[in-house]
Amino acid sequence: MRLSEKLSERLNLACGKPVAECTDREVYNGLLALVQEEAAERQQAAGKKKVYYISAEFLIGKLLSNNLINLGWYDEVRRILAENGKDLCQIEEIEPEPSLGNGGLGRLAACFLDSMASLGLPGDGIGLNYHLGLFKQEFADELQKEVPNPWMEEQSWLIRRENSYPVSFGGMTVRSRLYDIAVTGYRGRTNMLHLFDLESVDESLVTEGIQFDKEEIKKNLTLFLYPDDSDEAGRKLRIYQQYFMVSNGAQLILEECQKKGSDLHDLADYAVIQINDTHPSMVIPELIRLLTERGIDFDEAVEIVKKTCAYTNHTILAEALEKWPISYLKEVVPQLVPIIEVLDERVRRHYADEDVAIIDRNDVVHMAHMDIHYGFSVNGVAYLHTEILKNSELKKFYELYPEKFNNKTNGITFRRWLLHCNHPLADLITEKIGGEYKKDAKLLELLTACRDEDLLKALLDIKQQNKRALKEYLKATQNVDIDENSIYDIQIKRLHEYKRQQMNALYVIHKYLEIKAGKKPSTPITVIFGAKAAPAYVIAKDIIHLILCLEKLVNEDPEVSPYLKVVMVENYNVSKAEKLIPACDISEQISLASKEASGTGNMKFMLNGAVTLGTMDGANVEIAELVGEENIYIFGASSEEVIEHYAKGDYVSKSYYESDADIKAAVDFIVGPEMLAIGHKENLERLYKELVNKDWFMTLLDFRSYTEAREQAYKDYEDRMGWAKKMLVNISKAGYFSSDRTIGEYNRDIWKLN
Ligand code: 26V
Repeated sequence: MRLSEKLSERLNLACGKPVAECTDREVYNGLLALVQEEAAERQQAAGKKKVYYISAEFLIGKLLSNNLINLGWYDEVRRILAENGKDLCQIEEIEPEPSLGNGGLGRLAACFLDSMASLGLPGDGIGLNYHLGLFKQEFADELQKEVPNPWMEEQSWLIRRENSYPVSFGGMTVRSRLYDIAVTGYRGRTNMLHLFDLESVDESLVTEGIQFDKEEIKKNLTLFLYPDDSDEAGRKLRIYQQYFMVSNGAQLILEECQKKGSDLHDLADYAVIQINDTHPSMVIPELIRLLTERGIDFDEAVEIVKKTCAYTNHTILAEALEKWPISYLKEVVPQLVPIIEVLDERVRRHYADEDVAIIDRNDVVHMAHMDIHYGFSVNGVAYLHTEILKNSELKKFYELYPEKFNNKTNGITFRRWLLHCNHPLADLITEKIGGEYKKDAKLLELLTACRDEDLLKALLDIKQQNKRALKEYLKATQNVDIDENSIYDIQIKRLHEYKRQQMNALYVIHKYLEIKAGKKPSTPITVIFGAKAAPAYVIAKDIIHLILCLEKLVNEDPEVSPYLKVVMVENYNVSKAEKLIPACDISEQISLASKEASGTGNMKFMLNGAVTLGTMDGANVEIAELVGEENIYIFGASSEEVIEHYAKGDYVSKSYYESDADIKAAVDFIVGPEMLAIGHKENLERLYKELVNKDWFMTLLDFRSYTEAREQAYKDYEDRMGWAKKMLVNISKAGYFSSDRTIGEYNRDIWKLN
């Protein structure tokens, strides 16, 4: 039977009636069942050794289309549905998005799962099954409002398993329940994402917005993905969550390895545990505890763990490096405290320097320090990031263990971020160079050999088509009108001062003032933002307020809006990214140099033919090197300059404010009459003062060079064929940023599976 007939038949069967008679919901459920069945059939036994990627976040996004692509079914299914009067795109809309992550770190974990399965590597994810994902963002009164974001449905990708483990906390023991999500590889194997849950979780604990009773652990343990940890009860709940995750994970790992024949002494031959940032770091003392409980002596248990665990660092921001007061650990996980104390004593015996201790003088436990001493590998996530770790942030550790440090520049899965989100571009590339690039991304470089006019025109056409689609989507979802012939200039990422959405907003003000003064841009500009702010992050919310006020002011001004529009996309998430990225002309990657560990949005934009406007930060450095200076717009202070400013404490934002009339005009505008007529004085004044008096992330320092680079990009955009060449270079050089390459390197240097 041909695939199409087989699929057609099975789809009818799964839906319980002929497809043509089903509702979209019924078709969605039918496809879901079908995919699950096929994924299960494609499961193969793992080899001896398996990687366990432990992460508090897996921002997997919707799964239907990706699974169809990875199984090689997408085109057939789309055709069969069309023959029955159904539209697959419409059916995709039915699926709720599991938002089980905050941003880049969680999305990276999801891309890595896809690549492990696609490369045929036995590698499972271990995490938590949050009932409510990252809050849903709504705008009201030009402010962000947070509302609960449920995603689980009766029929879903979650497969309920029989595995259940006891997990003890100070004063109580709970039993877990395991749910799995199958991870289908592209022409590869099926791996598993293991998500642990507690059956007693009670969603009715949620009160106002996303407030909930933080004390009742049995009822709230896996209720929420953490958007912040601004109060003590919240921080403790986070420790409960982390321990629940790692204890379950460790028990599952030991069980699986023993089943495969491990006597636990040889655990490192069966398992490698990749610790994704410090959220899972307690797996180190927990594994030691479990091994000793199973009869292995303490010293040997430590040695086994040292051979099994590897740590990835995702940030150098001091405030984001986890440190727990030992008093919290004594309350929540008392059984780990004596182990952590011994680990600390052993470090102190060898190294007198207080800065490398695990438990500091104030009785605070530095989770990253434990990972570095007791893991066998420490990696950063982009070349520059790893260099900064080695030469400044973690210098003392690098001196102790140079052999542990390595770089693994991040990547993205091309299945989701090209094949799924940009079908026309994927098809064009296939037409030009064949389809092998889908498995071997470096082959995209072959495109450089086909620089003919037809290809360039086709690239421009596809961009136009995607821009039109985005225009229609924004009209339908947010009722905003944008001009498809304008330049789409996009910044989408979590709201954080270091990412400097405020600098982009200041540019909007600057442009608004220019247009008011009669200086009109020759091509209209649409500035698009998408960002969620942590609920307790006051200044970040003020920046959202500023952008929403600007949106109103600019778009409603008939003198300005033909030339400039501002759109703040509500509830930015993976599904929205999939619509925004293919339509982008200019990708804003404007973090303060040295602060963005890598960035991965930058790679997604590049792959989809956007040109980067960015600082020499994170993976932008590697993008710049690959595409060459004519195909990227770089501006701003270098990481060395920035690090020096911090060391000397000599950056004074007020001097930039006072000496540059454009900067002063833009900053003053925040609290000027036009803005105060729309927004709230309190929010706008706080932001104004922050910029003039503090500006910790040096917005004003880079504003002038940012403006110049942006103007240059807009000017170059006018030469359409010249711009198309830049697009082509960006696409053809994006192969390096495939997460298949990243995972290949993790395997080669760290995991060493088969
Ligand atoms: C967390 C927090 C928590 C509270 C205070 C402020 C703050 C600032 C940053 C973070 C980020 C924690 C780790 C993280 O998500 N890192 C991101 O990891 C991505 C994947 O490696 C990388 O591309 C991003 O550059 C990096 O920010």
